[in-house]
Amino acid sequence: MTARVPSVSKFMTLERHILDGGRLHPHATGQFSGLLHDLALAAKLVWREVTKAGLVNILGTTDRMNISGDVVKKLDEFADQTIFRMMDHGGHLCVMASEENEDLLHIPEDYPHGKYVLLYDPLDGSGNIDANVTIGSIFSIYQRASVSGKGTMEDVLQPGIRQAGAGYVLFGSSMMFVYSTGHGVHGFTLDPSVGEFLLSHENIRIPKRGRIYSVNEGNSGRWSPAVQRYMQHLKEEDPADGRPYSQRYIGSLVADVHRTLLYGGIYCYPGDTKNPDGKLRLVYECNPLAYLVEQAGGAASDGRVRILEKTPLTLHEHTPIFIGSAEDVERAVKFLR
Ligand code: FBP
Repeated sequence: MTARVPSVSKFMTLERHILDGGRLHPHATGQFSGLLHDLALAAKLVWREVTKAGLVNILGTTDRMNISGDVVKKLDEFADQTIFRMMDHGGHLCVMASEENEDLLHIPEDYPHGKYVLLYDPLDGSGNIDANVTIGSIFSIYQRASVSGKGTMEDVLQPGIRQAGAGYVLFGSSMMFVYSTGHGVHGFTLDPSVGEFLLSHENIRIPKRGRIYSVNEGNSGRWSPAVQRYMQHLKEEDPADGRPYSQRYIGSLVADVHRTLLYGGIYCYPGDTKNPDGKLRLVYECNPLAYLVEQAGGAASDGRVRILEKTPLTLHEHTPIFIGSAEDVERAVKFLR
């Protein structure tokens, strides 16, 4: 299956696209554009280390474990600190939170507080880092809910529907920056020769229905009968209904969702007897990707409710997720209800 991959239609840099986006909001203060600009620069700094991985001592693990019990990889830690240090002094943010840190990440006292909140997964797909498989970073942006000064839990535990923007960075055969601020989903590819992100995927629209499903089948023995019935349904012979589907699973959420956005189909990380709420984090992974996929015309559910309508109760809570083409998610939910 080949996606409709537009070539660089016009030399639109990410910088210019962000500024044009800002002009859509007459009362904009420039904080949002500044925030996105700094995020793009942080991504380039992480990319520089990712491309050197294997040559310098950045592969392998630290002796630290994150709150989800994952051993923190060196590149994870580097990405986490680079994004924090890049974002803490621009005056755009009142607070941050990262998948790699148990608590809120406050803006250092000597820097100004802004009106935005940043949540990020510094390096998604960390299990694939040492195998040189595509990994990425995921980010989610909100306007603050609290009034002023230091940000609070109230600012970070907002339902995904309130996001002001979201995106991901893909560290693959090329580096991409894919984001939305509520005006469609746009993808930019880094041209290393000029160090600029150039618009390569304008206004991405996910196909209404796909022919690919993406799930870790290794967990199938722990799935509920309803999930097993749904996955079996996708594998049954019914050419008139476009089945059986093909199976693809990279094991890096950001890469599996990027493919799903371009080719259509569905990515699933169901709950199971070992992890009733699945493995993926609501605020760092599922909310931003659900925002993007919905902006591209798709859907995202936990099997019962729309991901974006869930109100997070804790920073690191997990949720089952079924995300992708609208008709595919609708069918999955029908099987699960
Ligand atoms: P992190 O790498 O950010 O911890 O994310 C979790 C993740 O690696 C996803 O990228 C991926 O989709 C999933 O876990 C793979 O899990 P599993 O190995 O259980 O299929």
